[in-house]
Amino acid sequence: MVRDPSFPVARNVAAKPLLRVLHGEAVWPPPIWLMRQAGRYLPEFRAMRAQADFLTRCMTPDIATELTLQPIRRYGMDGAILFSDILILPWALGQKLEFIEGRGPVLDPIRTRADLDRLDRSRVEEVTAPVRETLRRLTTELPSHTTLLGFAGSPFTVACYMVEGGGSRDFAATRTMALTETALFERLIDLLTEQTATMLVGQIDAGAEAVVLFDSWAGLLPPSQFRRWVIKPTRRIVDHIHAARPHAKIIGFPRLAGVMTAEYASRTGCDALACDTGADLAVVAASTASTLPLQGNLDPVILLAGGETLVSEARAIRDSMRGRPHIFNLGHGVMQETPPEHVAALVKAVRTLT
Ligand code: 1CP
Repeated sequence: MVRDPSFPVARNVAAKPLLRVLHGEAVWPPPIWLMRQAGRYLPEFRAMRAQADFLTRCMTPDIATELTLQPIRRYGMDGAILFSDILILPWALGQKLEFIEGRGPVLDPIRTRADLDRLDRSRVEEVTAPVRETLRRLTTELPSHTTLLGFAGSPFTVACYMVEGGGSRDFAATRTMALTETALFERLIDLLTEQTATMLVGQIDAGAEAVVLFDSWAGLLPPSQFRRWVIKPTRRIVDHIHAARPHAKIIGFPRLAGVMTAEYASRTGCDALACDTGADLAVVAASTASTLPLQGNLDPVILLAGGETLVSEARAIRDSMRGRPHIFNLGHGVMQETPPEHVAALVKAVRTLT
């Protein structure tokens, strides 16, 4: 029998509400964690920023462990997401990457076969070793009820940044490459698919109990392109992880997928579906298998605004999902201007049964 290195960690399911939901149980009240729960809205995060630039923070286990733990200490979240970034993979492949204050990530764009051939898959494992060290440390630092989450960007979303050379509203250069230089784009997607699957198995072996696949820009694609560049590579990653590490769970986040959401859920085989702000959870619940755990989807602006609306909207989402495996979260990341007290109020609202 092949030994599954993730097994000792997976045995802790009973003590971990988030992991129980990922195993199909409708836990009440639902577990909660937030996308971008570690970030600039936290004063203790801002205090660490002076110490090192963003990439150094991701790649230094002492710092990345501390940044992952900050929101756990403050709010007792049910999920701790590794402090890292989806762009660590292109950087590990040798693409030049800088995070510029006020502008976000800037990369040397990949536009030609020569640009693509310069990427070097042989260095990824060694370069990303500190990320796995961070996860190993977190397994001993986290409270016993907290689920440790690894993550990666999905191939399409990571390709968007690699081809465009940074953020964009429409990623037109990337989507043009997919249409006019399809063989080149496919080569890039294949490389990312293979590397993402391997990297996530590495994160699981280092202690991640579940992994999130962030497809932040999936919703830019029309249906035929969505099937080719989102569903197909995601299915390959999910199949690879399920075959290699049957205990690990995968949460897929096809942001802005709209009417393609149900097809994404059924065809990728992911273990849970994260819903964005615009999704109507009742509609998603009705159009997916009743056993599929759903995650989401409070508007980050409602969290920013706070007050009574925050409490009532959070409880409306929570209560509407009662009886279904559900993980409470936002529909996208915590906004920088969010007062930390609002996050405390949200956690309390979700956990208090009236
Ligand atoms: O120092 C800083 O404040 C830099 C801001 C920052 C942070 C805190 C960036 C730059 N990345 C991160 C961490 C991060 N990124 C995490 C771990 C922390 C946590 O969630 O608590 C995760 C899961 C991500 C994932 C990520 N990075 C996504 C997918 C999710 C999403 O938000 O849609 C994406 C698209 C990125 C790219 C990225 N990294 C950073 C920025 C500013 C961006 C977005 C660029 C753009 O606007 O397109």
